[in-house]
Amino acid sequence: MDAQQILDIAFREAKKMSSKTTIRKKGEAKYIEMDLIKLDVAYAIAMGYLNTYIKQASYELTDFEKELMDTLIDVPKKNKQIEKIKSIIKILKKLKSEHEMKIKYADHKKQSNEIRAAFYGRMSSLIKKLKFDAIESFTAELGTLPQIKKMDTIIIAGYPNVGKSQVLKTMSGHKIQTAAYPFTTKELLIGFAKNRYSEVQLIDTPGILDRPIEKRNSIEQKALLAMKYISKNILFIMDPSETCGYALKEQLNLKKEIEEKFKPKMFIVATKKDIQEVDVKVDCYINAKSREDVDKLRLLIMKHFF
Ligand SMILES: Nc1nc2c(ncn2[C@@H]2O[C@H](COP(=O)(O)OP(=O)(O)O)[C@@H](O)[C@H]2O)c(=O)[nH]1
Ligand SMILES: [Mg+2]
Repeated sequence: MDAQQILDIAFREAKKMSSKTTIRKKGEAKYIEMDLIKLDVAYAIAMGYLNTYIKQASYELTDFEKELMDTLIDVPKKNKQIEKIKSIIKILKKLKSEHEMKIKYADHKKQSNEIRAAFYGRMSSLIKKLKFDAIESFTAELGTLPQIKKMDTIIIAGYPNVGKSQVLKTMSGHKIQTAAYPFTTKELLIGFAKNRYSEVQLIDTPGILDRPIEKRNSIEQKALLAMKYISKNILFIMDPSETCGYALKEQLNLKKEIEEKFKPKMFIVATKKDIQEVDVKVDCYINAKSREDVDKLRLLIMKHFF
């Protein structure tokens, strides 16, 4: 929508409404009454649009969503557009009651018509000062943000092919949801691990926390680091057998980088124990394909994090 479209609708509906309404008055009084209806309807319709923009743009974001939104749209511009709408609403309110009063005291239809037209003119020039593009982008992007539940959460990190998805699948019994993540072509995978008393959300982050963060551009880094607002609990997975295609040293560097950037509470798991068990210091060493091993891991991480 732009200002002109809002005005077109407002004036069109005002005209329609004034001719549809049955007015008992006769002669000049009838036309004066019609001008009152026009003023009222045009104002109400314009206000309806303006208030909808304010309502949409005032949607309260979580810290995580705020961080992502900052990378997606020009947030200060959106806020300025909202402030401007609010200030113009105030002026419009005052103008409306002034002009309404003047029409009520008009002696003949020519006079009421002029007052109504003057109001239309003022309303047009005020509304034409408004822009809604940043608000509209905000609303559009809001729908694309990943839907993450506010509950105990663990984020899974580690190089590709180390077994992140395998752990998630085995631990959450294959019921996985997906959510798009800005600046990555991949999706977040969300699973839930239950024990007798509680449930935790597990988020696998392909394309996100699976490569050095430093090498990415600054907007992408910001989007990746936003993950820390979801949770500080990181399950770092590594594959010491190196069948994933990444040297153990590289994997340990990624772990170090995540530790520095996230200051997380971390739990370190090594996978592919069945392929090759390497002498490396970790919190738990498993075969991610073994139900038994993953059950053991689940108990350990529940105790470690919560
Ligand atoms: N033998 C064995 N294969 C594993 C283990 N963990 C993962 N894999 C296999 O390694 C490959 C990559 O695992 P995946 O979970 O997709 O890695 P991701 O990229 O970190 O999500 C898949 O073929 C898995 O089946 C493990 O502990 N043992
Ligand atoms: Mg995966």
